[in-house]
Amino acid sequence: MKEEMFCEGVTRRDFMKACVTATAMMGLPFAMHTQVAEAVEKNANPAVIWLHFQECTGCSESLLRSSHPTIASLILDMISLDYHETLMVGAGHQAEQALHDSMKANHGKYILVVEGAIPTKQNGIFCKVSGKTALESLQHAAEGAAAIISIGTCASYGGIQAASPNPTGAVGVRDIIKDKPIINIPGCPPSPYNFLSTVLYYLTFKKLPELDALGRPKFAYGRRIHEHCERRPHFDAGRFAKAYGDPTHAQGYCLYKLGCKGPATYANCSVQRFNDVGVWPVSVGHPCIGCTEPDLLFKTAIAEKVQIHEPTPFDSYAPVDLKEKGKGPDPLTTGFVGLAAGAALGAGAMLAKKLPGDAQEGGHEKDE
Ligand code: FSX
Ligand code: SF4
Ligand code: F3S
Repeated sequence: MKEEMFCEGVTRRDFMKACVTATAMMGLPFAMHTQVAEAVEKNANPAVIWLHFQECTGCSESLLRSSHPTIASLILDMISLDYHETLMVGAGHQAEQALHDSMKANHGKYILVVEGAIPTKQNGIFCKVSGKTALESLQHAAEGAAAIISIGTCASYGGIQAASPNPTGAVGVRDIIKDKPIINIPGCPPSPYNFLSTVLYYLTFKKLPELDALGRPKFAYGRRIHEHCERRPHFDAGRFAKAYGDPTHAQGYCLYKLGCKGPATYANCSVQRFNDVGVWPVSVGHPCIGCTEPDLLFKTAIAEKVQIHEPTPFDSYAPVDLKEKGKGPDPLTTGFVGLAAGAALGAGAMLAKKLPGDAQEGGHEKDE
């Protein structure tokens, strides 16, 4: 391992820990973490050009200002960050020169990271850096890139800039560049681990990981957060928080009725979590707003409920939405199905599991 990797407070132990975490996230066998570490050793310092367009810089901020500096240090030590408007010391012509030099010296080999959406209306005049529109800068930098990483939902799908009525015609990188491998790491902002794992995968295997239809690495965005949410037992049991600050909310009940988009959101937040202290939006009481999903973020209201497409496991509780919708069983009527199935199977014990005081404290009998 190169000694210079272990300056700035990153120990070998930190490095190996990150490799183990990233290897697990990529769905690779545990033993492969040594191969990942070796790949970093051999292939470290690929040139990276990082462009900022329409965004809040939260993607860079979340990477750099995390409570623990290891991930940012690791990423910055693993790559040669030749151009990044927020981080670089140089400015003006000096910065432009660095960009030009790196693009020339590493033509065909550098990784282009794009943060932010690209405005397209009126020839893209709404975002200009150094006299060039975002559209021009992207097209120019993409030409010599080996691969492009769109970091954040803005660069992936347009994000908040593309919210209706999308006055600047903001779009994501994939809407403009069609002839380069592009990987989307959505999230507003995304998990730094998803970015780190993608870079490690690329360094290890010299190719992009398998992507889903929306261009996201399947290892990080292959499952819905609802599948691993700690509030899921409450969802299955029909116990829903009814209002912020309400006892049902304080008791950690499921946030579906407050608009949680977890059942329709593909991401690993409920597993990987954030800030090295194990928190994520739902764990601290806020519904998931679907920030990795182009059709949810800024397209649906926070309180709006998503459609549940799959029935939950059988459960002995009554359906929560049956009366509300005034119609027959829908996917949330699993309590109804479960009750029948439970009775048929003689599963009376399940009924006895009902927590004392549920009806008073927001169990769904009270919900109806
Ligand atoms: Fe977008 Fe990144 Fe949201 Fe902000 O810059 S994904 S607005 S958190 O940070 O691009
Ligand atoms: Fe968790 Fe949201 Fe699913 Fe409820 S709806 S179980 S809070 S992800
Ligand atoms: Fe985003 Fe939902 Fe995760 S809002 S951060 S995908 S919990």
